[in-house]
Amino acid sequence: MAEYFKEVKKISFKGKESKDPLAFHYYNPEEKIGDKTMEEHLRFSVAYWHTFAAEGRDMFGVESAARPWNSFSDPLDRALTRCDAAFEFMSKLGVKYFCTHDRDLVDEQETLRETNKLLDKVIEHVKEKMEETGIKLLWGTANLFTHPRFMQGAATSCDADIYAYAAAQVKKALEITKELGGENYVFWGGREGYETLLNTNMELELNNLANFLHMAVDYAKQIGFNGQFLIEPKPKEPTKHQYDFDVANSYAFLQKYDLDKYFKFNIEANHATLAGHTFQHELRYARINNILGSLDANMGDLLLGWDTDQFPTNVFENVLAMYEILKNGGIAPGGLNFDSHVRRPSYEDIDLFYAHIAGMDAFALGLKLANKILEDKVLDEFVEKRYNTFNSGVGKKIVDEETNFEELESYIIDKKVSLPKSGRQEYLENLVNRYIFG
Ligand code: XLS
Ligand code: CA
Ligand code: CA
Repeated sequence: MAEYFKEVKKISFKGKESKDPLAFHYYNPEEKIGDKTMEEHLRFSVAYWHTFAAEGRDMFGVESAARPWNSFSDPLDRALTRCDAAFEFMSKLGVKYFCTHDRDLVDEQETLRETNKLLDKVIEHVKEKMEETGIKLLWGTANLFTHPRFMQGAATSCDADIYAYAAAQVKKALEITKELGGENYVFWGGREGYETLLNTNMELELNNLANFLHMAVDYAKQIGFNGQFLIEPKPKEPTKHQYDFDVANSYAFLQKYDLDKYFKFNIEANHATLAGHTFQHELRYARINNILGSLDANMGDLLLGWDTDQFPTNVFENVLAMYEILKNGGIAPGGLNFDSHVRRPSYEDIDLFYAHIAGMDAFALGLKLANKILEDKVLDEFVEKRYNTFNSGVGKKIVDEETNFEELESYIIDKKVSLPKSGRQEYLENLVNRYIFG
């Protein structure tokens, strides 16, 4: 069997003094942080599409990175070599999970039946590799956005045949995810949205989408797939307006259609910023509603208005993300999937290692610092004090729902009201920075 990354041995932890770029400086899988090891906390996953299928194509240019494992013209050969390269890469990197779309594993064939047949062959090979390496499937999903048939949506298409095709594709993707022991299944609404309301029956599309998700829930039950179902919101791109805009909006949709008990959320940093939120905002909103399921760990570029899916190297942001995860009591059965790709000029295969190491180290440091901040209770204590007028007197009555407008009016009407306490934002930002500075 070919070896694709000959110059790379197993990436090991060498500590922050090491100058070796093919080593971890902060990610030490066995190191205990609180009651879990780093590996257990972080549950890193590699994205099959970005790292093994994509080859650096963008809107203006063709593929810039010809991956040797994708070079066979026969679709089965290509799928198998891609799989071999993927498991070699993940083993050497020491990542225990991957995520995949159905169409990352094999390219689409003439008919759905032929594609499914090819998938069955490749799945056998994937299963063998999983057993051999101990690498597991964090989540599976269906690609309902690349083929032109999905140009106007899949479960929100204007065409019933397209809807049926999408349903059949998700049916198969659920079967595969079950077969591979996937721990979650993700619905990212690829083109579930619209370009213009002039041609759109929004009500029908949303009803159809809800029915689609109900059918998926029913089918999962039928085949005994017990993995967690996740919605991945994104406000725009590829469509002008996507229905699953952000966590709050998608949660309202799930509640309206009685779907909320079946779904949690897969939250992507770059999608949060496209929605005008921080990553932490989306994680917080999900956490306090008990719907935080998994993370797509990446970052965007605030100077660009689109989804750049960069490796998450911003430690400040990672500290805040890990703070939410720790407060959530962990992320399992979800994980941290690097839905990130190397920049187009980073076209050599070795760049895939540098990129993942960068993201893993930056998140490992984020974990360590967030844990320290929590242990020291510095933010908790500040927030606790900020709201302390709700601990007694009229504040307590408000919280306990034991008051009303008339009582509040008579309480305040003659009182000289002072300003609320300072928000101290800069003080707090410096406090977090001081943990980073060490
Ligand atoms: C695209 C999405 C996609 C999902 C999986 O922006 O992030 O990659 O994570 O379909
Ligand atoms: Ca994603
Ligand atoms: Ca993305």
